[in-house]
Amino acid sequence: MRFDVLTLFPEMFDVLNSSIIGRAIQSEKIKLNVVNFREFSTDKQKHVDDTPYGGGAGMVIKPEPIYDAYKSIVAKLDYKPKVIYMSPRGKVFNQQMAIELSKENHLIILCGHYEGVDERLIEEIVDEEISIGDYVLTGGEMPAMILIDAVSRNIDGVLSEGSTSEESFSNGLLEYPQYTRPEEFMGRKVPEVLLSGHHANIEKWRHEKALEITKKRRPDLLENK
Ligand code: 4GS
Repeated sequence: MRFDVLTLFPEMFDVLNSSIIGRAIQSEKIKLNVVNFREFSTDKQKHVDDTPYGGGAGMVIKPEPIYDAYKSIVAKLDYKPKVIYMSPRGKVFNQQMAIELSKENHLIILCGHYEGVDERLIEEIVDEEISIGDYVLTGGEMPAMILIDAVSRNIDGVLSEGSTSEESFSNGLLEYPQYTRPEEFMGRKVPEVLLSGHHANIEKWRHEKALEITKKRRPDLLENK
């Protein structure tokens, strides 16, 4: 799968070269191309923003540099990739959306920073607006990285076999508690059933715990079940 990111802060995406996503890039399970759309500004000082029509505080990102950066990507293609704009007014991101997006072959992700983007650019190129949650950040870069991470781990070969099948949300529940050695830590013992080797009982215990934790912390997840 290929991701192109349109941003004014391409260096922020260097963190994706670590750990699991870094390995997925190395092994070419995913391709990440980060484009600084400032390079597509045609004015001498490379400005990409201007004051808002109608007045008010802050600046608005001009449509043309983003459009030209977008065109530089899609001009070489014989298909149209899905374009996502990270924004608090988008649909709130969840695991279901991450799984659906992992079936795409190419995504272009637009990040705003400080300020908004001219609405006409959004109308012209954006297919979907996505929010990572109901809070305001300084830029769309971290939301884009969260989306790339959550989508990528559902792509075949990015994680080891089976590791997404039992985790939080895969069955609509939060994760059951996990334990490793030692058998006793600060007077707290590992639950007996986990040492029993009885796989059916272990599975039953884990399911009960997952249900109990979900009921207590996120009853909203159980509503449509
Ligand atoms: C989000 C969010 C966000 C909004 C970007 C103010 C800078 C900022 N983007 N999910 N302008 N929450 N964006 O807060 O996606």
